[in-house]
Amino acid sequence: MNLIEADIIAPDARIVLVIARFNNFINDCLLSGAIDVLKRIGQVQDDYITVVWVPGAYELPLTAKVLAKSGKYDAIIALGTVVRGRTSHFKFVANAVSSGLSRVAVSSEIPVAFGVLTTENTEQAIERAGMKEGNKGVEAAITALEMINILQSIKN
Ligand code: INI
Repeated sequence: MNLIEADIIAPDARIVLVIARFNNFINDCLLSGAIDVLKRIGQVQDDYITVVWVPGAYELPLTAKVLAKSGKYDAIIALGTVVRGRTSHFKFVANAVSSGLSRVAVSSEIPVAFGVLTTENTEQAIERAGMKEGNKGVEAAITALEMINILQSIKN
């Protein structure tokens, strides 16, 4: 049996985090969790980490696509928070973000980690940004590191 598995140390990886300003008090927690993982677990060099701020989660897929096309990065981590409101705006934003980011990953062949919270309310979002339900930014950073290494193993 041939087994391909990867670890989550990637000191030479170049990683870009693209993050929404909308709900930024929550997204800041996702960002610090993600950067902590990249540095302390992934051992990624500080110079190899780039952060790009965009207005809202809806802008994440386009920005991720341009970043992927630049050829400068081994992985993209998308961070944001979409909270259900009283209008259907939530549905459109959430659907566009998740399908858009997935399309970028598949078409560019660069891992795009989905660190976007989609929750019923702000409380749920806070719980998933470093409180009792974990931190979606941490999860996304671990995924990005593993995906960089797994794709490299497959290609080699
Ligand atoms: N952007 C978010 O990041 N989260 C939200 O919850 C949200 N809602 O619900 O409105 C949101 N809207 C803004 C959107 O992402 C775009 O920035 C805006 O529509 C301009 O394109």
